Amino acid sequence: ERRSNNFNYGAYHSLKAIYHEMDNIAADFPDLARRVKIGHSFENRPMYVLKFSTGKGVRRPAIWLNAGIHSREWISQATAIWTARKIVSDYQRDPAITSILEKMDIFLLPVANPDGYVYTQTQNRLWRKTRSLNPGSSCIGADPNRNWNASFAGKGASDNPCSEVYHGPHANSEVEVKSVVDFIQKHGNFKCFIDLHSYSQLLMYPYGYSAKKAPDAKELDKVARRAAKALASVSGTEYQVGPTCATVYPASGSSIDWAYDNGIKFAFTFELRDTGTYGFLLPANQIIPTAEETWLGLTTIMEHVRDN
Ligand code: ING
Ligand code: ZN
Repeated sequence: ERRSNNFNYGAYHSLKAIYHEMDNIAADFPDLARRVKIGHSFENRPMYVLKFSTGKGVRRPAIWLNAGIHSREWISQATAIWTARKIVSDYQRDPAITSILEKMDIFLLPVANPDGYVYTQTQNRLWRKTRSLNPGSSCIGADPNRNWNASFAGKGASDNPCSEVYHGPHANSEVEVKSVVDFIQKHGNFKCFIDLHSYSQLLMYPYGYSAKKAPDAKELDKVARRAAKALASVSGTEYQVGPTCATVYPASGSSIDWAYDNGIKFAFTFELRDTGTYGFLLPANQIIPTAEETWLGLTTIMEHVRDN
C-alpha cells in the first residue's frame, strides 16, 4: 500500500505527519531506508532517524544530518524530510548520491527536538528550547545547542533557566542531546555531522566556543565555499561562510563543536533561508526552493567526505 503520495513537501507538517512519512519512505524503499528509534524526548516522544544504507551488514563510515534542534526553525525540519525523499528518489538515478551511498551510510534526524516542535505547533510558534523542567525555576527548557560537551557553560551560553541560551544543569542533561551522543559514540564511525538551523543564510564550521582556529579550518573553509557556490547556482541564494564564532557570535556547547572535538572532522552548520524578511516564519512556498538549493550544498560536502 502506498500512502506517501499524500504528503505535501511544500507545506509544514505536524510531528505525527513527519513520523508517518518517515515510515512511508522506509516502507517504499526497504532495501535502502530504515526508520530507527534512537531514544525519546523529555515528554517521552520517540526520536526517529532514517538510516540510508546499501551495505548489507557492514558498518560503513557515516554521515549525521541533524535538523530541528531548535523547534521554531521550521524550514530545518521541512528541508530534512524533503531530503529524505530526495535520497530515496535519486538513488540509482543521480550519480552523486548513488556513489555516496556506495561508500557511506547516511543517518537523518529530521526532528531533534520533538517536544519543542509540538509546542511551536500548539502553544508558542517561537519556542526554541527543549521542554524539560528546571527545578527551582518556573522557566522551562534548555537550549539544546548549548548542551553538548564542548566547552560546556562557556561563552555565549547562560546559566539562567529563563534564558533562550540556557545551557542546562550539565552537559547532555537534555535527553534529546544525550540520545544523539550515545548513538554516535556507540556507532563509532561518523565522519561528518551537519546541523540545519535557520535563519541567516550562513554555512559555518568550528569553533563557536572560542575564536581559536580549528586545525582543519583551511579544508573546512574550502569545502564550505564550494558548497555555498553550488547552493547559489540553483537560484542565486547567497550564503556567508566562516567559523561560527566570527560569523555569528561566540556559542559554547554546540553540536558541531562537540562533533569536531570528538573526531568528526567534517562538522558544519547551515543557517537556511532567509536573511530576515520572514525569519523563522518562512512562508511554505519557500520550502521546496530552499530544500532544492540546500541539497546541492549537502551533496557537495558529502562528496568531499566520500573522497577524503
Ligand atoms: N543559530 C545558532 C545558535 O545555536 C550557532 C548559531 C551555530 C551556534 C553553530 C553554535 C554553533 O545560536 C541559531 N539560529 O540557532
Ligand atoms: Zn537554531
